[in-house]
Amino acid sequence: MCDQPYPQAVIFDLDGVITDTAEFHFQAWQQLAQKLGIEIDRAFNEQLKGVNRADSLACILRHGGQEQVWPPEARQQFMTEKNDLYRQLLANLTPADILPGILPLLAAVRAAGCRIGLASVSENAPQVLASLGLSDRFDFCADARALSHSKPHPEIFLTACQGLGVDPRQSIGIEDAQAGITAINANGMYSVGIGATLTEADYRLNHTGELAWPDLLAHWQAAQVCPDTLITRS
Ligand code: B16
Ligand code: MG
Repeated sequence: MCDQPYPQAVIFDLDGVITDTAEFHFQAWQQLAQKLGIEIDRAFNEQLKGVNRADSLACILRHGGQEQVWPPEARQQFMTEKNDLYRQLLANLTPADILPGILPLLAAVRAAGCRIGLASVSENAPQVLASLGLSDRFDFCADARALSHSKPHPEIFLTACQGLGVDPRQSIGIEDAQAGITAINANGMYSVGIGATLTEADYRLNHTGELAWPDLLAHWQAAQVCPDTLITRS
């Protein structure tokens, strides 16, 4: 029997995991879409979670049959309008908006000696973390502006692992978006999904209030292969 290992890092998504800004993104996109005569609802919005601004707009225009209608300058203007609406909604964000279970989890991960990272494709992530009073709780935050690909591409979680100096196969990623689960799994990380409809997460919970470090650690450890015996823990 080998010693129970610990993960090297836990890497968090932001929107929908640390705080419910996913709802603000939806409201801002819905307002813009309405202006263009396109109806979107919360079910449609699931596709936009974890998807960057330009790809989200493309998805909405495709949904409304307007994919070929707007030139790049108009698209840029739409993205600016959406971001202005989103930032207005962000103005009232405070530490009270941190989702249940997140502060105790951050404290427990830190106490366990694991590194803490952020993998958000939002260019507003630094402002959101500052408004929540969490900027100094992360050892490394991937820079959304420096990415070539949005989730479900693995790039952002790999970038976070590299920035933290950890092995993805020894790290946990926590996500509320199906695209994010795909990105985590593609790196060989252990995926934790927050949400009833997510598939293919190694460990899935309905909401962040169910996140508890002892449970998470036990599930992660159970999924590890003991190197000296090559027996999967149960
Ligand atoms: P911004 P995450 C993502 O953040 C959101 O889920 C997605 O809905 C949004 O379009 C994207 O950030 C870009 O955000 O417009 O602020 O740059 O879930 O990766 O934390
Ligand atoms: Mg998210």
